[in-house]
This record gives sequence, C-alpha cells and structure tokens, in this order.
Amino acid sequence: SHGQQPSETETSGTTAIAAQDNRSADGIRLAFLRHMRRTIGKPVEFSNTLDQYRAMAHLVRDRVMDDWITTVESYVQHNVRVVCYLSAEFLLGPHLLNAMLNLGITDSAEKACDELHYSLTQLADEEPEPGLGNGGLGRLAACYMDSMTTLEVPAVGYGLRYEFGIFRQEIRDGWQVEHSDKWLEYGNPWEIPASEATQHVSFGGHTETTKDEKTGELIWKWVPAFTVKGVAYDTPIPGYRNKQVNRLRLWKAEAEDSFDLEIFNRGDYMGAVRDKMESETISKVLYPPDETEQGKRLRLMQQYFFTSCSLQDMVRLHKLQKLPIEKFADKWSVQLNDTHPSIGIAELMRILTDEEEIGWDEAWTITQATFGYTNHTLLPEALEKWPLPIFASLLPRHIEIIYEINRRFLKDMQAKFPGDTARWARMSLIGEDGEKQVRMANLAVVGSKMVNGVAKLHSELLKEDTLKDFYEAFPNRFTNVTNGVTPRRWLMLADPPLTALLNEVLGTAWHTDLYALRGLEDYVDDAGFLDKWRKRQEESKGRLGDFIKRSMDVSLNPASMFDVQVKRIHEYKRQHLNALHILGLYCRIKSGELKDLPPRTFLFGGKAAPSYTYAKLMIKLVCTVGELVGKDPQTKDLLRVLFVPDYSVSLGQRIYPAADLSEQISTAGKEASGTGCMKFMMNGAVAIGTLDGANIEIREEVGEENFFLFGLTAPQIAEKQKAGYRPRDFYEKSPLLREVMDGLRDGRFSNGDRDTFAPLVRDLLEVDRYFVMADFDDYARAQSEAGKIFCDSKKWSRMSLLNTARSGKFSSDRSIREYCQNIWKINLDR
Ligand code: B1N
Repeated sequence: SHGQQPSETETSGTTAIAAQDNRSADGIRLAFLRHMRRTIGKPVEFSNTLDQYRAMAHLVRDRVMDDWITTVESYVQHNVRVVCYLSAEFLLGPHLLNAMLNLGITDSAEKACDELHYSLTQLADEEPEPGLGNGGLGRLAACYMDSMTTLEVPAVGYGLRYEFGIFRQEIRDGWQVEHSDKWLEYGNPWEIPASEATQHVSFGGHTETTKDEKTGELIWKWVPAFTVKGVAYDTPIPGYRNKQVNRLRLWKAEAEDSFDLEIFNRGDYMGAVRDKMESETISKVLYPPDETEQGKRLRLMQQYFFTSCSLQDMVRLHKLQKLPIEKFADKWSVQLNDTHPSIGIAELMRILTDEEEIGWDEAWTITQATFGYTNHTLLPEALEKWPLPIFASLLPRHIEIIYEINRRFLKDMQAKFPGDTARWARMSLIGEDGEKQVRMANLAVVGSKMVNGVAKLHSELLKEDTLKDFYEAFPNRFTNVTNGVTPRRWLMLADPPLTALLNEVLGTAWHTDLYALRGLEDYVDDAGFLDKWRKRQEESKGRLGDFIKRSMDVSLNPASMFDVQVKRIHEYKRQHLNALHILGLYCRIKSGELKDLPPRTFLFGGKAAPSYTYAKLMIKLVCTVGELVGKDPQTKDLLRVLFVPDYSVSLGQRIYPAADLSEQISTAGKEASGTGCMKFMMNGAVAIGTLDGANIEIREEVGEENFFLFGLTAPQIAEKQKAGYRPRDFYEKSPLLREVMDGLRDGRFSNGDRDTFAPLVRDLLEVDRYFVMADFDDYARAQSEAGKIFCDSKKWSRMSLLNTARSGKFSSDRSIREYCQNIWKINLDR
C-alpha cells in the first residue's frame, strides 16, 4: 500500500533515536521548553496557560508535519486518485488532544505536563474551537476527513477560511444573544499558509464572442469587472496511528495587490483600502442559518470563490504532475457536500472549454465523471435557488454555460419523455415560477455521476419525492450512504474511562473496526460487568456535573436520569415537543397524579439562526420551563431543566458520555440523517425517537426492545398532510395536552405573562407544520416507559451496553468505505 511508510526506525540509526525521543515524555518536555523560548518568547516561569497551550500545540504540530511530508511524497510517487471533498463548512473542533490521540502521544504529553506541574486538560481548554460550521453537515465533513486519512484515502478537504466562525451564544433572561467568534485573535498554530497555491477569482462584467480566424468557431471570452485573490491555508489532518496526514485547504479572500496599487497610484488611498476591505468580506463570516434558503449575493460569492479556487488548484496540480487535462476525472474525484459548491460544475466546464479549449462534449464527459453530489435535506426551503438577476450579474459566463447545459439536457428529456411539458418544466435548471431562478440541486444532479442521500429513508424519499423526475430519468445515478461519525473523537477522546474499559475487555481492534464492539455482547448477562458499566456511567455524569457547576454554578443530581437534546434549534427537530412534555409532567406532579417519578435532569443545547424568531422563542420556552420547575418546591427535586449555552463540538464531547436518554424526536421524514444520535449511541445512551433519518437504522441495529419508539411514520405524516391536518383535534382529544396548552396561553407557567408564547400557542393549534400536537400523547407514553425502565438499573445498563455494542455501523470509517466502493471507485486493499 502506498500508505505504508518505512518507519523512521528503519531509515537510519540516528533518526531512530530522534524519533523515539520525539514521542517520549522527555522529548516532549524538551520540545515544549524550546517552543516556549523560540516560538512564544517567554521565560517559562512567566508563561500563562494560553502560552503553554500554544507551545504544546506547536510541538504537536511539528510531529504531525513530519508525517505530512512523507505522505505527500508517497502520493506523488504513486500517482494516486485523489478525493476532493468540497464543503462550505468544516466543523473540526479543537485540535490539540485529537492530534495527540491520533499520533499516540497523549500519555507522554501527560507525563511531560506532570513534570512541568501543568494539567494537560487545562492547557487544552485554552484552545479556541475552530467553529467553521453550523451543525451536522459541517461536522460530517470533519469526521470524513478523519476517516479518509485513517483509511489512507488520498484526500483534500477544500473550503473557506472564515475569519469569524459560528457565533458564540449567550443566554440572557432566557433569550439567545449572539457574539462574534474571534477564533483567530491569538493566531492559529494549526494552519500553514501555502503561498504557491494562491489563486485569482473573477466576478461580474460581461462576455464577448469572437470568431476563430482559422476554424470559424466561436470563442467565448469573459471580461470580468473585478478579481479577488484566494490565499490557501492548510491544516494537516492526521490519521489514527498510521503516519498518514491529509490536507484541509481553506481559502482566504484578499484584495489583488496590483489592483490596490493602480488606485493607489491615482492617489486614491482611501479607495484602495475600501476595495481591499470589500474583497476580504468574502471570507469574513460564516452564514449562520442552516437549512433555510438565503438568496444573498455575498453567499453566492463565497460559494463561487472557494469552489473556483479549489478547481483551479486541482488543475494546477494536475499540470504540475504533467498529466494531460483530458485525464482530469481519472485523477480527481470531487464530492459536493450539498449544493453549496455545485457551481463547480459550471466552473469546471468553463475551465475546460474556455481556458483549456476542449470541445463541449468531451468537457461534459469529464465534468460528469468528476463530480458526486451528496444531498443533505428534503426541506423545500433549504434547496438552494438563486434569483437569476443576482446570478447573471455576478457570473455572466456561468449563466451562459448553465443555459447551454440546460438546452442540451432538456433536449434529452424531451426525447425521453415526449410531450410531458410539466416534467420538463420541473426538471429545468432554470425555475420559471414567478421570478426566474437557477436551481442548484438540479444542476448538481445533472452534472454528477452519482447522487446520494445520507440515510436509507432519506435516500428513498429523494427518489420518491424531491428528485423523483431525475430518478426516473437516471435510476442508476442514485444511491445511499448512511452517515457516520469518527469513534476517535466521539468515543476515545470524549470518554477516556469508557475507552479504558473497552480496551480492557476487547483489546484495541475496535479503534479502527468499530464492529468489534460486538464483543461486548458477551457481557450482557454478567451482573458484575453491568455494575461496572453503571458506575462508569455515573462517573461520566459526575464529570459533566463538575463542569456545569464550574461554568454555570448549577448543581446536578448524578443519580437522576440525564435526558439530553443537543442540536440546532428548529421547529422540525421539535425541542418544543420536549418542553411541552416537561410541562405535562409538571402538571401531573402538581395535581398529585404523579408521585414516585424517578428524578430527571433535562439538558438542552443548541443555537438558533439569528433571524429565526420562532427558534429563539423555543429557547425562551425551554428556559421558562426550567425556571418554573426549578423554583417550585413540589417539583424541584424531581425535575431539573437546563439550557446549556453555546453548544459546540467541545461541549458535545463533554455531554454525550454523560447522557442516559438521547432525544431524537424530529417529525418523521424531516431529519435527513442526524449524527448526534450516533454519538449518543456509541457512548451508551438509549434513544427515544421517531422513525426518522438514521434513527431507523439505529433501531434496526440495536433491536426494537432497546429503543423507545413513538410517533407518526413518514407515510402517516404525508397522508395527514394530504387529508388536511387539524392540530386542534388533538388538543381537544387529549386532556393533558389541553392543560399544557391552556396553561401556556393563560400565563400559568410564566408568572402571568400571556404574550410571550402567544405566537407559539397559536401556531401549534392552528398550523403545526411539524405535527407536535399529533405526536404529543405518544411521546408522553414512550417517555413514561423510559422512566419506568430507568428505575430498574440492571435492565437499563443492559440496554445501554447493547447500544454501545451495536453501534459499529455508525463509524464514519464504514461510510467512507462505502463512498470509496460505490461513488469514488477507490480500491482500499491496494
Ligand atoms: O446534514 C447532516 C444531517 O445529519 C442532518 O440531518 C441534516 O439536517 C444536515 C444549509 C445545511 N442538511 N442541510 C444542512 C447546513 C448549512 C446550510 O447553510 C443547509 N445541514 C443538514 C449531515 O448529513
């Protein structure tokens, strides 16, 4: 395999000693002191924790870089096919402990810290999290980078180097307040500028055609209005203990130097500075709404900017290796993480036809063979469509290319489906209902060799519904790859005591073959082991409790059931269903109906898009419920509700290991996959959920007796929608739901305030797009069942253990193997 590097011990005697020393506690301590002196520039006795983190980060980076060089050399030597994962988001999470884990130097680093009288975890807590993503889609890209490197797939992640990542969330009086995320404030030791890769990206202007003197063919020329420089910053992504390192290349937008100079020479200094600022705006900030369409010009500029830089970079490397451009698709497999980079299809056509002067047909064959498209959502409001005027003024050449792709494509469809004009209109790359629009999902499907959804149900619904016409035209193009998450970060890093326990009974094979966790099933009837399992779980809860005490000054009861819902705040994810259920419990305790209830701690976390008023009201609802049940002497020992602010990757790492119950309660058919559910499962939480997204496959793996199922199914929801859903019917039929909704309307839960939640009550009783009312009673039933079983701690531990034991499928290693086999055609047993 090209990935098998000669270990440093094999190359020469002297490096052997150096290499060993490199990873020993002594080696790390000496390197730390050297970086403190030379990189940080402080006497160690004057250094603060941030300085210490930075020195440590630099020495770990040095060790990653050594492996990087050898990986790059071997890729070049073997002329391998490269996967380029194009994504507007990479939600990496903190690097330091992850890099140490993957390199296998955590123990040495801990020892070195002990000798220096530092705490490694305290030092690691200084790292600002690179929050260059919103949620699942961005985190998935990060998990896939980890797995691709671990599986030795030559891969480059391409994206944007946002100066400000996802906003920091504060909760003030129950309302979300956003703050900007200055993650680069103190520099970023994990990135390396790659000056040789700088690109130039044009915008605006117009196109011209001339006739070729000799052939008489038309030649297209784009005369842009302005150009922006793309500067590459590389972050090395180390594989798990395999000396492989792949590259994450993120583009920063800067002003063109020449452009600046020209204006400067005219004496307009302020003008030059203004242009510089405008250019830099492109990579300034991550768009915080996920899954809502935003016809914003700057977002389109971001998408084209990073996609164009990335494709130009591939062409540059292709030529550097002296490969013929006609062989582009043999060398590069480009995966589109949703439609955000799908403009790449038109951009590659432009490069191949206008710049490389390849004929249209051949260019189209190459383009189609290059791209794969992953769809991540069925929500109609999230399917990207660009108003034609914005698109055409920013990308005048690309709109012509898209029209030409469309002309040829519709000709094919007219031949395939004669007379079916409605179908042609639905499939067109240009939407004509109302204002003309460019439909990016249609472009992505037409320009790709494969299209995949992210869980079985989701991929089926794509074929049956959202992309039905395309499925009927190209049935072989459609496939499924169920999402996965990396067990290195989400199990080994998140829960070291659980990792130690698993290593003790299973050895270490599961680190890269998660199906090996099945071995745990041998212990499912071993009372002694189940006891160990439960104690370990209590310790995890204790650790989260300590953190919450430190950061929020709230004490949690570690004997209570930790019932957790952490994810973006959305109506379809139904955090309000969870909150209404808690109000139901409150009412039943107050009325004396519920007496011996096991104590519960409800934890919530997640960000709302700043412009999503309803989602912000859902946060306020959770906080209001929290205050109500926490103050009432009748409920405060039984119910605790906490909204943990600023949910992030690092907070997730603290929360998943401590969860008993995992809330996966989206309206069936709305959550494409979900990945939090997998992190909970690996860490031994039992799920309560609907038949939606990956829940279905989780339940399939773990067995129905180990999953708390409730709610309408996707076909039932569709049926109700068609028949005309009346939420008020459910309100009238259910006494508990009526008490909760009436109480909310009348201000019973909010000190008499009847106004704040009025819009929410009205919506739920009159519209309820996400069937909260319809699922309420069944959710309460499943919740009470979960509560009962939790009281039988042996039975619960058994369920918990089986969740971990059967989570093998949800490793992102399995997902990446499937991408290699079914989409990228990369052979892993080279
Ligand atoms: O992608 C995840 C899935 O597990 C989730 O179910 C899905 O909701 C999520 C526009 C999105 N879909 N669409 C987005 C993000 C940002 C944005 O600007 C859309 N995120 C998802 C991984 O497959």
